Amino acid sequence: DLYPVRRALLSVSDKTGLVDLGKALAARGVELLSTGGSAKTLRDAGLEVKDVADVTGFPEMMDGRVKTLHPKVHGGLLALRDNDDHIKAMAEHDILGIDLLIVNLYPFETALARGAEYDEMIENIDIGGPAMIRASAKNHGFVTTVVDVEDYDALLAELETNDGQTSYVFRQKLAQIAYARTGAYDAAVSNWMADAIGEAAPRRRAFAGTIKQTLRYGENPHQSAAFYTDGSDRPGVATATQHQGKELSYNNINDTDAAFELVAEFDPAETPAVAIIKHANPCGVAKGATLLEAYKNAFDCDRTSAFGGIVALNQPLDAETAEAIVDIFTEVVIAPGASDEAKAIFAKKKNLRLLTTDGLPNVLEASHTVRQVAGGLLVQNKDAGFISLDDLKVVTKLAPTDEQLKDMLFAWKVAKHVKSNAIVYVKDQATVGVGAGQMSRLDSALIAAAKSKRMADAMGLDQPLSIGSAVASDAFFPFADGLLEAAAAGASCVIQPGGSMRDQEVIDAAEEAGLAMVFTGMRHFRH
Ligand code: 93A
Repeated sequence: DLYPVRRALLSVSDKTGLVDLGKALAARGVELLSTGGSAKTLRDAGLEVKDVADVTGFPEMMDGRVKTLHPKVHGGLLALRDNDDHIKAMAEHDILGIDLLIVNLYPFETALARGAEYDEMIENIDIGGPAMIRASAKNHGFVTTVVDVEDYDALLAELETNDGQTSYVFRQKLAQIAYARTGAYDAAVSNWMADAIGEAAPRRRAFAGTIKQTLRYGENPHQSAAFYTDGSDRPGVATATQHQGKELSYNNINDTDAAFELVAEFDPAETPAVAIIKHANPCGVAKGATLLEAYKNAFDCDRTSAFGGIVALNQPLDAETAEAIVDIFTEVVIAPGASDEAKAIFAKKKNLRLLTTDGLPNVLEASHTVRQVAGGLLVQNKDAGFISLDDLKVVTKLAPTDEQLKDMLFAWKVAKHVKSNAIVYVKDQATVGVGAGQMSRLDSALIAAAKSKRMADAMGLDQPLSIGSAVASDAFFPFADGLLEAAAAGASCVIQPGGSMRDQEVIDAAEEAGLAMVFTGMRHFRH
């Protein structure tokens, strides 16, 4: 299954390592064919190169749109070397076999990241490159395909080991990588177009990413993992700049995403806001007159859990907030920017990771989420559900005050980002108890209240912070019990979707407990 490499076609946008590779191949007696810019680079380095235009008999034309799209090229890549008909066709049409293809594509993803205009993006869609890669990879029984500069060394090592030949296993492995590349490339093109025309339907989207980083391990050390980007330039953990600290882990990335998406719910033009996340759930979220105040209030919700947490800010990190954050062990901080003083303060904590972005994620933007199940992918529109004051329906005789309405809406926004069943107590624009991920709503209410009480004890307060709070439930109360628990914890008003068969029973219970209650008509399950 060894096959000799006698002729190679090199056509690369990224010229890194090209000359060294060309030299090494030439030294093995490999004939080099190449396209315009690549040929020039090789020739300038003193190598003997044949132009593809001389092979095809056609010049490169139409601004390079047509250079390798020709039977002399594709026949040379696709011909089965052990098939008499194919061999006959090669002889008849003067087609020479190409045994090695070195291609890297027009830098579409780089142009995307740069925010290039539509026309420039169009010109960055490579046609001839993917066509050759797909042809050559299909014919991996004979042809070797290299699409990544990082694989040049492995190729040369393979040729060295096998005396100028490559093994079937090696070619097969590279073919698989080649299709991953063309698949991801077309997915990036399609997703860019989908964004350009506002196509949000999940079934119209392509799913493939470009590898950003190989991770040390996955959720646990015995799981291997990698981080892929989908090519979008949205502000978020995938496009953030890391200024310091260890490499992000799988769990860090997941938690940082949860933190940043949550804090982005709060308009930075209105007030500073801070979210502290553990295990993808918030252990404290607050607004404040300053970032520092917001951080302190978020921290006070659950000081115990905040240890080793992920902190997200909706405004650039300033020095005084940085000082407060370094007081306790924190894994990651993400913010839309950071002052030089803040960076200097963080620099003393070597392991603390600081990520900055150009802005906040747009929580209302139509996009999608993907989750894998055995044998398939579950795709849905991202939860961009948004409730404003006008959407609320007061269902109790007691109407909420303006202050209560503000806290209820705050609690509702947080509840959207808490794993179901979610119960969130909020007082004065800060969470004071979060119950997450329980299989019963009643348990979530109990846990949130218990945490609130524990924090009050730890802080030496004479009553739990949940007294007089607003409580949000991400889905309706199926029974009155969860609501009664919230009342027992001291909540004074409730925001929930409504829509239960037993709504009346729940409304009656609220009336009896002296609570004001509003329905949103929308739920925020998050599983
Ligand atoms: O515009 S293309 O899609 N038309 C082609 O026929 C073609 N053949 C190779 N682009 C084409 N290529 C791409 O040109 C390669 O994928 C590579 O990225 C680039 C190398 O061009 P040069 O050698 O002129 O720098």
